Amino acid sequence: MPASNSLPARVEQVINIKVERILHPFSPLTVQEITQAVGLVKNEYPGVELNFKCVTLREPEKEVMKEWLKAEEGLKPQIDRKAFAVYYIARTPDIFETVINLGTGTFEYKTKLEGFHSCADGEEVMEMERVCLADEGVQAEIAKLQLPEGTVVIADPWIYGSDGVDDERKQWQCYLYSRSKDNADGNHYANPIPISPVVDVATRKVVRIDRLPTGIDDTITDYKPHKPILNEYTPEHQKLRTDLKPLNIIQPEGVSFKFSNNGEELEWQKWKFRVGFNHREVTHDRLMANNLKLGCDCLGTIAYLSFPIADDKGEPIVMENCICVHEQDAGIQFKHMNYRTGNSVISRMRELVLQSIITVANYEYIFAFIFNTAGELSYEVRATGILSTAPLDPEIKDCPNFGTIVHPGVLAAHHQHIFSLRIDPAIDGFGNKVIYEEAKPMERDDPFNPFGTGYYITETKVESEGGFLESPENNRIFKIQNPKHRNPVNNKPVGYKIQAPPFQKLLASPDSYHFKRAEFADKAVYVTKYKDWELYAAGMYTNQSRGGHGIREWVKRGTKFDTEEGDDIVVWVQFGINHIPRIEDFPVMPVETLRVHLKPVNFFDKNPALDLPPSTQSINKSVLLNVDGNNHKQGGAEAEIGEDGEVAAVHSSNGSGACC
Ligand SMILES: [Cu+2]
Repeated sequence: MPASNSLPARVEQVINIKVERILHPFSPLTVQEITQAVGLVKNEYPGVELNFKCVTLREPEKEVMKEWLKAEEGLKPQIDRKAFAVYYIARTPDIFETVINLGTGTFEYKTKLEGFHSCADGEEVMEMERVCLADEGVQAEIAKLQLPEGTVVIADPWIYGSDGVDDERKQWQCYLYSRSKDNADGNHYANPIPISPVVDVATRKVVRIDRLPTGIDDTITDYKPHKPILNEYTPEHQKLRTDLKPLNIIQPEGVSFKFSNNGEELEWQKWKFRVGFNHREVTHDRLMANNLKLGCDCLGTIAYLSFPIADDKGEPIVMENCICVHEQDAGIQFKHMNYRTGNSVISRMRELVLQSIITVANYEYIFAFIFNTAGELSYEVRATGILSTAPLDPEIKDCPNFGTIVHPGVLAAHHQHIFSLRIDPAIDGFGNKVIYEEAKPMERDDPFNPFGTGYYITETKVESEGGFLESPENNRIFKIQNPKHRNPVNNKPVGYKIQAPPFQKLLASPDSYHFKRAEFADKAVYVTKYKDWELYAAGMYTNQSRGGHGIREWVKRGTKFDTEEGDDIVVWVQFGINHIPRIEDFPVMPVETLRVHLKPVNFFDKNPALDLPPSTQSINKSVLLNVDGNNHKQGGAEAEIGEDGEVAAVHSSNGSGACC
């Protein structure tokens, strides 16, 4: 039965909490476990309302996990399940972090945090919008704009964080926009308003109303009556093209992937892995994981996964269809035509995609783990959605050097999107190292370089924790290797290389809070010694901290690595785009795609895709469309060797058809 017709078993069991099941130590918390953890926390605060920010699995220590993995089935040691929770005393700035042992029902620790705020949740965002727009001062400012009757004003709250300027308290900055009352899906980003109220989360009060400059400098000018000009992205507002024919992806025998172990484990084309999901995919800042739908977000035969998380009251809710799993054709995997015979060998690449989509107010990020038939693993980020916009005086016709005019009176500021990918490798087993390889020209006077075309490779070991830049002029390639396991054919250590798009580091000044918090954003690659629960490059609280809790801080330890035996290393790969908006990015942005590839290097003993069945009509069902169907061959000459190794004959043949 195609996977899309039956949810993996685990999902049904999550919804039906009565079903007993054996959990893997990495299984996300179940509905029951979330309820138990929240109950234990609430017992500590009788009569006090709590606001939960996350209740998630506390993964076991790595050493414990290694023992568990080594042990035979049936002899595996018991590992207590644990929950990590962050919560506030409701409507106060008092934030706590705790780890609860669900096996013993006891707290491993419970700490009141200082100098941190927590991520937002949907409830908090909506409350900030309400507080902002209900404020009399904000309403008085809006009235000065003399917006036409029937206009609706909308507030987009942006998490503000502790920036060290008198704001120990958690605050939100709201950006205001307008749309017509008649169109709930109207693109309000086409009509930004120069008023920006700041809301205190604990007191639920507007503490300040900023006026935004609308020129090309920081001068604040008088309000002008505001006449919105529409720029919609929804299909009913477009004259849709009519010449696009249907394109159906049909998988007549179903999918090539298989779920096992309650749907948490996936097998596909020699890959086998576990799938998890947690609050970081859902509610960090204003992140909202989308409920994905057939026929919209993916093509072909799709399986959807759903996982439970806790809401702001600590109640378990199931995030329905938050991950979709599907296969896709990815063009040619390999091809060769023997030009002498005209015979071709060709196989098509297949990819397995695990995709989730989050909406961050105006923006969408589409995240995907992509596995392929040649042993490669990629992480893909697609940025789309709507640019965050600011008002600009309509008489300004030329773009300033910090933003792009995307609509009359609308500026989209230049900005950077920087991502950090954490890789905790065990390539051909535990004990890995990182090296980087560079290609350099040979000395011109080297007798081995008579024509001046020679170049050679150098290899530099990463000997201790640190951050590293790219060096495109030397083709610097970072590789993760297992120094104890060598390729039987070429004696090179087995490994995977990291292939990432060119990376421009964060442009914000090192003394800015942007820089201090984005601890990953100044180096293309960081390497740290593994430490339990060092999971997030900018620390657990990201932009809600004052910095100093992420990788830039961790590498100051300078731990030396054992590069002979391999060590327990973690590799952090940074990638991103400097987004200088184009007018074509508005009113909704065509996807900007970034992919980080992990490719085997001397890991297999030949092309691992060689056993892919050739691409034939029985698999891909191509249909001929008005083309010349001749095979082309070029012909050529060959020398045939005789009995005694002598050249016995030279044959030549003519080609046929035109060569392209
Ligand atoms: Cu952008």
